[in-house]
Amino acid sequence: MEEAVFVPLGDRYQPDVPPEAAARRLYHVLETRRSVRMFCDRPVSRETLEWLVRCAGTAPSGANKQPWRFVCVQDQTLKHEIRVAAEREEREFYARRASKRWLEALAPLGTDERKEYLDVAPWLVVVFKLVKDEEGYPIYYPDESVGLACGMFLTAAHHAGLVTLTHTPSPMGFLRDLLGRPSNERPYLLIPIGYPSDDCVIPKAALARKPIDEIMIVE
Ligand code: IYR
Repeated sequence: MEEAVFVPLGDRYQPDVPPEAAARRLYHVLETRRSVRMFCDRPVSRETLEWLVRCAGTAPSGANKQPWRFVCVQDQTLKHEIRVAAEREEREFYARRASKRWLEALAPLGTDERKEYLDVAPWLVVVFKLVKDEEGYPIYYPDESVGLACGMFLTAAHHAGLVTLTHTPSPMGFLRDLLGRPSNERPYLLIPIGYPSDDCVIPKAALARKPIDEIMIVE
C-alpha cells in the first residue's frame, strides 16, 4: 500500500477583490454562455484544445483517478462518420425511442435528428469515462468525476470565447467503435466546439435560468 505523503498547500489563487465581487464577476461571464447548434468552420488551434483539456483535467475526481479521456476529432472524414452514425441514432430517438413527454420537453428547443454541426464545427470533443482502471479494478465515482471535468471544459471554452454544445446522441456506443477506444471506456458526452455562424440563433426558451430562490436553499 502506498503511504500518504503531505506537502504544503502552496500558493493559492487570490482574487484582487473580495469574494462577493469576484463571484459576481465570474457570474456575469458565465451567464452569457449558451448552447449553440449553428457553428461556422472558423478554425480553432490544437493548442487551444490542449489548454482546454488541461483545464478540464484540473477537476477533482474520486481517489484522484482522473477517469476521463478527451478525444479531440478534427479529421473531416471521421467527423462525418460520427454525424452519420449520430443521426441514425437520433432518427430512432425522435421517431420511436423518446417518450411523448420527452418530445414535449424538447419542442421549445426546436431540436431534431439533423446534426449538421457535427460536420461544421472544427472540433468534436468526445469525452470518455473510464469505468475500470488499467488493472481492471472499478473506478470510484466515475460519473461525478467526469461530469465535473466536463463542466470545467465548458467553462474554459466559454472563457476562451468559443461556443459549445453538449450533445448526447442516444445510445452512444457507436463512438467507442468509431474511435477505437478500449473496452474500459464509455462515451459520456459529445461536445462540438468552435465559433458560432454569423446567422446563429438560439431558442428563446433556452434563455430562462431559474431564479436564485428556486435553486438555492439556505438552512
Ligand atoms: N439527444 C437528442 C435529444 C436531446 C436531449 C436533450 I436532454 C437536450 O437538451 C437536447 C436534445 C438530441 O441531441 O437531439
